Amino acid sequence: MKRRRITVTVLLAGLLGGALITMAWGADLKTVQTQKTKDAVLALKTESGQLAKGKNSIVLEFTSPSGQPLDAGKVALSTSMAMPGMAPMVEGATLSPDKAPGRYVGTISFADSGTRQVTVTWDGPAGKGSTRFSVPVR
Ligand SMILES: [Cu+2]
Repeated sequence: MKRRRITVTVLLAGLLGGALITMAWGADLKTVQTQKTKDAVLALKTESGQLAKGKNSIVLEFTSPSGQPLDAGKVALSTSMAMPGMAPMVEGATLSPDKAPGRYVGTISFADSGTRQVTVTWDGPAGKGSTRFSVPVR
């Protein structure tokens, strides 16, 4: 009986884990910010459409100006926040390519709320680029 209970527990944990992963990435993501450059359109997305203090799962999507997914190659995202009387607060994200072309996923943690200056850089087959924009962290 003990073995069966363990089996059921493991099975339930597996199902729950699978459901959570599906919820995290299968759910419709909401756009936090879109940013256009000469060569690319970037869309920063989260499940809530916002960034918040603490850990955030983020998706960054690149499309060409004509709307096709754009392989941006190596992508980095860093943020900076001006803090009165001290050095700017710098927080970055590690982004890795998702299965879908032009889609990058990662996490970023913010120690507090407030507006961040975001810098995204990329280096891929379509060329190098960078852009800056600001977003609120709630
Ligand atoms: Cu700060």
